[in-house]
Amino acid sequence: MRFKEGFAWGAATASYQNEGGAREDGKGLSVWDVFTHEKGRVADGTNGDIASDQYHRISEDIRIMKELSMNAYRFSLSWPRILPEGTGRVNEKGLDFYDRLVDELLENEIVPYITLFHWDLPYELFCRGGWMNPDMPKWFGEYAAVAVERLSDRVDHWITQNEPQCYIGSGLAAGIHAPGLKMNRKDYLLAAHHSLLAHGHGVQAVRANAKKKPVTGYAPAAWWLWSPVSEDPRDIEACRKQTFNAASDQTGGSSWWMDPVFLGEYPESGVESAGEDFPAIGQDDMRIISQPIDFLGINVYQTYPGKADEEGNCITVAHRPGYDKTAYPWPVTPQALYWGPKFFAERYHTQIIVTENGMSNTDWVHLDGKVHDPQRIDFTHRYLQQLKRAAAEGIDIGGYFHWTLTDNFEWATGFGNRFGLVYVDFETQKRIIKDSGYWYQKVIESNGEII
Ligand code: GCO
Repeated sequence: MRFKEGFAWGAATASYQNEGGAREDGKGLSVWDVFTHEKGRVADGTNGDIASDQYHRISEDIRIMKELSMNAYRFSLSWPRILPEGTGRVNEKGLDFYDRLVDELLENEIVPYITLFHWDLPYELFCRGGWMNPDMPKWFGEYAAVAVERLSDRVDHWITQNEPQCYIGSGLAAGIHAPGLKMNRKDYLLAAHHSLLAHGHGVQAVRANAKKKPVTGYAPAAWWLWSPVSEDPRDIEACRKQTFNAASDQTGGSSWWMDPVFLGEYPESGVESAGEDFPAIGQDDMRIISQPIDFLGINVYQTYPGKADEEGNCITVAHRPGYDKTAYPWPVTPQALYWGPKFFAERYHTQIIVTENGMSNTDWVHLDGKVHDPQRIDFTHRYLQQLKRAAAEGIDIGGYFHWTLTDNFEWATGFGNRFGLVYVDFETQKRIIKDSGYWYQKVIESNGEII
């Protein structure tokens, strides 16, 4: 069995993690440009000023994608590279960079999938209140309009946001991501609501300015996911319920971020537990947030194993001693790529695209000058087998983007986590395609048949 004709096979990256050029050609600062220069914020004391330098290496990276037979590439735009102050003045050189990137992708028959926002909020907007400011949705819509106006004669796939659970939850509640704040729940739930509204304004801006019929999506994290330890219907139902239970952690949860977009309302369990911290909802808010989009992008790395107790409630099952884990270390749980698509597709009745999946590995250059990464090959093989099971059951899976193309800047852990299909020597920026890259090429060429 193969995946469907036209299946998107590619890799995903993010502007702050890959581009570098942090202060080049008129780019404004993002909250990550500031945060990573604050002592103690990044584990290895590094930053994304250069990252994997894609700003200067578009042709080289696209040559690699072409060699690996990728037919799609998911990347994000740096908002402050386009609008240095976040609103108003447009930086033409910033748009020129994305023009070149898109043109070269298309010349190589690689379809661009653009993420409008992957966490690098313009610092100027942060100084104006950031996600707490009720004008953020409007500002996001204006930014989206500038990007779509310039690129949509060639780009038709638009993803509004990547993982609000991170830029709100980790950035404004836990304080471990930029801008490094620890707000109280009332404040960060208001910020979260503005973020959802911004998604809606972004979809409106794409629709209003697209020069080609747009395909719109949204890519929240899918880590709030329980997978049954057996195929017993009671275990399955308990895990499904827990996956959509927002009672214990609104901003980390799946349903808090997906129900408003696909069902037009916040999950009851979350609203109840939020109590007085639940934000005031404007009359038109849920209509704006829940405009129809074409796919749900899910970033899936792992899942919690679960089973039903006597009352049918989900209990999380501990991983076995010495369980398989990546270098992050995250548990290796391939079943996430079956149960995640299954549960999300059944609840939201929309196409699923795996917008991220991959693993951190202790990759290095071997004596033969190559980078042998059998763990990543086996990891990806297992996860794709599970995805294939979901597709075989009729779940509409539109594509798979491996996280990530080249080793890059992994947020608060710096360069310590190598996720790439391509190794990067960060002192020389030399690229070496890892064994997993060549393996992935064969998977793509068979459209998944060899999985
Ligand atoms: C995320 C982000 C990526 C990460 C990747 C590895 O999912 O957290 O979208 O930017 O780098 O997932 O953590």
